[in-house]
Amino acid sequence: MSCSACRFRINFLIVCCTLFLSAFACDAAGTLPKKTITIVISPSAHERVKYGAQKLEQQLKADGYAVSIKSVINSHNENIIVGLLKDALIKSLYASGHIRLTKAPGKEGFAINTSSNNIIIAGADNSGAMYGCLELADELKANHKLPVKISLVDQPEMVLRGACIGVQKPELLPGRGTYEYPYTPENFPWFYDKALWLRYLDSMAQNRMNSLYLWSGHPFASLVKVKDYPYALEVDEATYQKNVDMYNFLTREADKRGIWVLQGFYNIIVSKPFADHNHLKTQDRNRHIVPIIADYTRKSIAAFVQKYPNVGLMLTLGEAMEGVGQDDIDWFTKTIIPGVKDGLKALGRTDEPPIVLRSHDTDAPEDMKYAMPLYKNLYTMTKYTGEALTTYTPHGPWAQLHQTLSKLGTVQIENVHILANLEPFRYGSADFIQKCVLAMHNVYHSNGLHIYPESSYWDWPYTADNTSPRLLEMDRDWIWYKEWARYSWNCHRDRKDEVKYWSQQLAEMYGCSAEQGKNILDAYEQSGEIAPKILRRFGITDGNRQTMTLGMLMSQLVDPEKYGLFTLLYNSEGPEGEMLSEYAAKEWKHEPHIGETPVQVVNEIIEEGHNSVEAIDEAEKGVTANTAEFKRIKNDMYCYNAMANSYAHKVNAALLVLRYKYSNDVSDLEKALPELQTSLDYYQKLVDLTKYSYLYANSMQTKQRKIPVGGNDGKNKTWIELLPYYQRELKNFKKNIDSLKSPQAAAKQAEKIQLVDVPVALTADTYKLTAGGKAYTDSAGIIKNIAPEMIGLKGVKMIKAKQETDGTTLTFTNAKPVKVLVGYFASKASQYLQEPQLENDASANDYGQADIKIANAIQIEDLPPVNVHTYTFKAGTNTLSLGKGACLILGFVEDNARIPVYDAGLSNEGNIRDLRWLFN
Ligand code: ADA
Repeated sequence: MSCSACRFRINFLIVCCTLFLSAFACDAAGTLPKKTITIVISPSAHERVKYGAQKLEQQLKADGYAVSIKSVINSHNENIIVGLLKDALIKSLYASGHIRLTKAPGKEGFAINTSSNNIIIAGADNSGAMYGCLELADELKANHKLPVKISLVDQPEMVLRGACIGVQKPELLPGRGTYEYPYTPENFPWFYDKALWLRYLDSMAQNRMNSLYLWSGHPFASLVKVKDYPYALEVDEATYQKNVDMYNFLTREADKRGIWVLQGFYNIIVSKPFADHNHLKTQDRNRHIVPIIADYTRKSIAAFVQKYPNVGLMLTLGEAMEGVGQDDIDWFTKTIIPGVKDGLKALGRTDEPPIVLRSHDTDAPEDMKYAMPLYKNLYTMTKYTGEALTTYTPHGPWAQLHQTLSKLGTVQIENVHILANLEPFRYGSADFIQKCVLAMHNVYHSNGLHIYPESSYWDWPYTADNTSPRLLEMDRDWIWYKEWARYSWNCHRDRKDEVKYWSQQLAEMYGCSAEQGKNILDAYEQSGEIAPKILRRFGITDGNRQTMTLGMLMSQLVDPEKYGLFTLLYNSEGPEGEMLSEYAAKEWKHEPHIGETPVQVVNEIIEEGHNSVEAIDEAEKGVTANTAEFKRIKNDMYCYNAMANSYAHKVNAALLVLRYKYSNDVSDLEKALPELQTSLDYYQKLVDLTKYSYLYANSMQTKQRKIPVGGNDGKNKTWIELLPYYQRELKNFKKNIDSLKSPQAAAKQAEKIQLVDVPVALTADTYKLTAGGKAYTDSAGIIKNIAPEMIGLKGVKMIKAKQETDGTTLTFTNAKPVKVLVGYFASKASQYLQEPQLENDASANDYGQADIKIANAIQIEDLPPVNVHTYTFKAGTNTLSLGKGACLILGFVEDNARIPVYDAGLSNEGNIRDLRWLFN
C-alpha cells in the first residue's frame, strides 16, 4: 500500500495503524500464524459486505491466519480491502496499482485483484462484494493459503437463483383443505428455530443463492392483521407475535446475505375463520371472484407488503380458482397488484418488490399481457419438467410455453418442482444438472432458477432416512443444492474441470483420495440417469400423483391411458422417443423405430445400475470420514440398481403382453412370466434394502397420491406395503394365462354387476339411460350404446350451452351416502369439461373422483367417448359443482355400490382392446 494511495481513503475513517499483539496473532492451536491479515471495510459498509468479510475472516482463521476486520489499511501487514467498484478508495487503489479490469462486472458481480501485497475485492454492488469475499474464502479453503497473484472478474449468469421450503405437511390437517396450514409452533416447530434458519441461510449464501421461496396456501392470516377483517386472523395472539418476530428475523437475516424472501400463496384460498364467518368455503376450485374475498385478499396483501418490506410475492393464480381465463387476469390486475401498490403507497415507497407469477394452471402469457403495464418488477415461473426431473433435452409444447414467457422481456424462472421421481433416494449427478441448466438457457431461454428440496418437500426439514435423530434435508442433500447453485451461477464450465472439482469436493467430504471421490461422483452420475429415464419412458405422469420409486403395476405399464396418462411427459419432457405401446405396435408391423426406445432404456438402466454399484464399492475402500452417510449413499446406489432391474424386467414383460395384443398367441404371455418373476425378485431386494433404512418413499401422504396404488390415510408409502400388490399381479397373471389355455375356465363368465338408482331429491329433469335416450335438452346427441351395468340408471338432463358458459351446479338431498356418476367426454376441446387432473388441481380427488371407473362407457352420436368418474357425498343436502364445459350426470348409486373398473370399449371410433384384466 503506497502512501499516495492512503491519501485517497476518503470514504474510510483515518486512524493510526496498529501493530498486533503477538498473542492475538496466534491461532487457537497455539501454533505460529502463517500471516497477519487485515480485512478492510468501510465503517458504513452494507450488512452484506460485513457478512462477506466475516465469512472470509472465519476461513482465514481456520487456515491459520491472524486476522482482524478494520476500517483502515494496516501498512505493516497484508490487507484484503473490500468495497464497491464505485468507492473512491477502490478507484484509487486500482489507479495506483495500475489495475485495469478486462470487463466491468455486472449485477452481483465482483473483481478480485492483487496489488503489491494487498488483495482488493470490489463488488459491482453490495451482493457482489459479499460474493467476492466468499469466492476468496473458497479459494483459501481449497488451497489453504491466499493466492499470491489473482485477477478475476465474475458475475452470475442467472438473475434469480433460489430454493424453496414448503410451509406444508405430509398430510392434511383435520377439517382443512390442501395447502391450508397456519404458521404455528404445533404445525411447524422448525419455523421457530432461529439457529436452523441461520444455518440454512448461510448455506444459501455459500451457494450464492439470492432467493428463498416459502410455499403456503394462505400465509397472510398467520402473519398480518387486517383492520377491516380482524376475525380473519387464524392464529392466537401469542403465536401471531411469534410469527411477526420470526418473519422479521428471517427476512432481515436473508437480506443480510443478499437473499430475497418470496412468500408464495395460492388463489383463492382464505383463512378458515374468514370462511366460517362469511359462510364460504376456504377454497373452491369452481368459485368465481367474490367481492368480499377480493377485498379481503387485497387488504391482506397491502398489510403484508407494509409489514414486511423485504419480501416479494409468488402467486399461483390457478388451482383454487375457476378455470383459466378472465377471472385469473382480473384477480392478478385488480386484486393482487393493487394490493401490493396499496402497501407500497402506505410506506411511501416507489421501488417495487418482485412479484413472481407461476404459469401453473393459468394462461400466464395472457395474464402477463395485462399485468406488465401495471407493474415493472414482474417475473414468470414454470415447472422445468413437471413435478419430476426427467431430461435435459426438453422440447415440444412445454418448451414453447417457456419460450413464450421468456420472450415477454421479463425474467423467466425455472422451477425444479417436487421431484416425485427422485425421492427418497439421494441425487447428485453434476453432469445431468449442468446439462439441465444449459437447457434452461438454450432451449427455454430462461434466466432464473428455483429448486425444490431434492426429497421430502412435504416433510421439511427432514429426510425419509430412518435415522435417530432424523437427518436434515439441507445437510443430506448438500450436493443437490451445490450443483444447481454452481451451474445457475455459471453453467458454461468445462466438464473436465468439473469432474475434478466435484471429485475433490466428495474426497473432502468422505476423507478419501481424489480418485475415490471420482468414484463417488461416477456412482451419482450413473444412478442419476436411471430415475429420469424410467419416468420419461414408462411413467404415467410427471406429477406427484405418481411415486415412481415405488414401482408400477403391470396394468399401468400396459394400459397407461387408463390411469390418466399425462401426455406432456411424452411429447415434451424427454428426448423424442416411443412409448411402450408405440414400440410394440411398430415391432409388430416391422416399422422402423424413432428416437429413444423402451428397449434402449431397459438396456441403459441395467448398465447404469450396475455401474453405480461398482463405482460406490470401489470408493468404499478409501472412505475415512462421514462413514455413516457414505453407507447410506451406498445403500441408495444398491436401491437404484434394484429399482432399475425391477423396472427393466417388468418392461420386458409388458412388451410381450403388448405383443400378445396383436398376436393372440398365449406363448407371448408365457414368455412374459419369467420376466415378471425376475422383476419381482428385484423388487424384493428393494424391499430388503429399504425396510429399515427408509420411513417412506414419498413425502406427500394424502389421497392425492394414486400411482402405483392410492395413498389414502397415509398408506402404501413403503416398498414393503407395495410388495403384496406385485405378488398378487404375478399370481393373477399366471392364473389368467392358465385360464386362457383351458377353454372351460375361459368360458367362466365374469360376475355381472347391475347398478341401481338410489332416490335423491332434486329439482332438475331426469331421464332413463337407454339406447335412443337424449342426455341434453338443447342438443341432438342420441345415446347409441351404454355399458350394461349402467343401463336403466336415472341421468340428469343438462343444457349443454349453459354448461359451456357457466359450468354445472347441481344441488340434491340424499338420505344415505351416494356416489354421483359423472360422464366426461374424452376430448381436449374447450367446449368439454376436462377430466379431474391432479397435476394442476390438488383438490381433484377430494370426492374420490380422480380415476376413471368405466372408460368408454357410452357411445353418443357425434360426441366423443365418455369416461365415467364418481363423486362421493355424505348424507344430507349437497352441491356438486363442476367447471365450465359439457359433461353428463349419469345417475346416483349407493356409496358402497360396487362399480366395475374397466373399459366398456364404446366409442364412435371403434373398440379399444384393454388388457388390464390379465393382472386382476
Ligand atoms: C399439483 C401438485 C401439488 C402442487 C401443485 C403446484 O397440484 O399435486 O402438490 O405441487 O401442483 O402448485 O404446482
